[in-house]
Amino acid sequence: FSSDQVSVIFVLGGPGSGKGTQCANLVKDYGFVHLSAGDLLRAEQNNPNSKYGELIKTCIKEGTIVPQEITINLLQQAMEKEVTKGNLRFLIDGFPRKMDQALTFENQIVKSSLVLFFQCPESVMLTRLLKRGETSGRSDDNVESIKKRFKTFVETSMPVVEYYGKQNKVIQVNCEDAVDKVYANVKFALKDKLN
Ligand code: UP5
Ligand code: MG
Repeated sequence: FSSDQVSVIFVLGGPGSGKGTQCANLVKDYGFVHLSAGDLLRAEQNNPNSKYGELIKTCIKEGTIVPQEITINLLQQAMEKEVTKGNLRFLIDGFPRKMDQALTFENQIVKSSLVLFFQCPESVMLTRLLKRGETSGRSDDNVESIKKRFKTFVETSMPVVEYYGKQNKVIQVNCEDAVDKVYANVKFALKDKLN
């Protein structure tokens, strides 16, 4: 895609920081297309025709990163489908979470315009995820997997945020507060960029 045509905002933040929740708000008000890499991987995991089902399942449970080719392919397909329909503004949630993904995506698919980064203490994220785990059915919403997800986030995903920080592309939003308050902060942070 050409970045004149297609715009991409990466939405990053720790597990349970509220990426999905706030993306849903932005979709409602601003008509972005929201693509969650995690959701695409979970759908692929449940696709009986996929040869990656087992691999994805293991990575998600262990909180490790699925090989980039798989995730980028799923994102590209989903984007192509939307672009055909004339939808050109994307929020890509939970991706890139490893440096190789960031570099490949921007070289091969399209450059991101900015990064929305949700800052949240682990204790808050842990409480949210355990609560969600009571009903979510997600295989990684349990203490053991959550701890692994936190570790991967700090060691593997934060370097991506720092990389974009050096390019002055990161807009950081604190998301400890209630959903509505966080959303107000998101809108404020993005105010010159939304229309
Ligand atoms: N909640 C949200 N905001 C709240 C607020 N302000 N106050 C109180 N509660 C709030 O929110 C989580 C929970 O908190 C919900 O119950 C919500 O109601 C509540 P959500 O909006 O879902 O947060 P989010 O940041 O989206 O959390 P999620 O669990 O989806 O984050 P992860 O980054 O861990 O999960 P993701 O689906 O992106 O990835 C899962 C796995 O897929 C990864 O661990 C990895 O194994 C794999 N993956 C890859 O390998 N590669 C990728 O590129 C992407 C994923
Ligand atoms: Mg999510």
